[in-house]
Amino acid sequence: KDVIPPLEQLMVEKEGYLQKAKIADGGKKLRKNWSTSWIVLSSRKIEFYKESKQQALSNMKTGHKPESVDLCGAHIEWAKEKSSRKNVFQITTVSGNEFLLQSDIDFIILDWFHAIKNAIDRLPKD
Ligand code: I3P
Repeated sequence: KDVIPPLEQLMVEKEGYLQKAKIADGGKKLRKNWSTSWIVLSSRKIEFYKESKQQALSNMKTGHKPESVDLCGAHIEWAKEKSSRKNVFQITTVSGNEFLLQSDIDFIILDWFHAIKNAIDRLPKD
């Protein structure tokens, strides 16, 4: 049966394209592999879509799921030392997943950093 999610979970706070590299999964280091991702921030989570927004929307109808990141208890920090690229920050989840996000455009990455930090700060830590 269908479960109706609480309204706040449906509320998209920000969405757009960034460069993304997942560098750890459950605490286990992964080989860094940057790719463009369509990123959707809502109050409790971030979803990473491998495809364009257009492609992602049509995939949803077929039950295709994005990678979902729980922001409860997550950490966000600038990560200058983790990349040769400029404007890189890292999100670390309670489950030990680590993501780098990057944009060459200063205001875009700053907007994302603050939006995600605000979302994390509003959530309970556990
Ligand atoms: C990696 C690739 C990444 C680079 C990373 C390299 O090589 O060039 O773009 O990260 O550097 O190891 P490969 O494709 O062979 O895995 P940055 O672009 O973020 O610098 P790193 O090992 O210093 O993280």
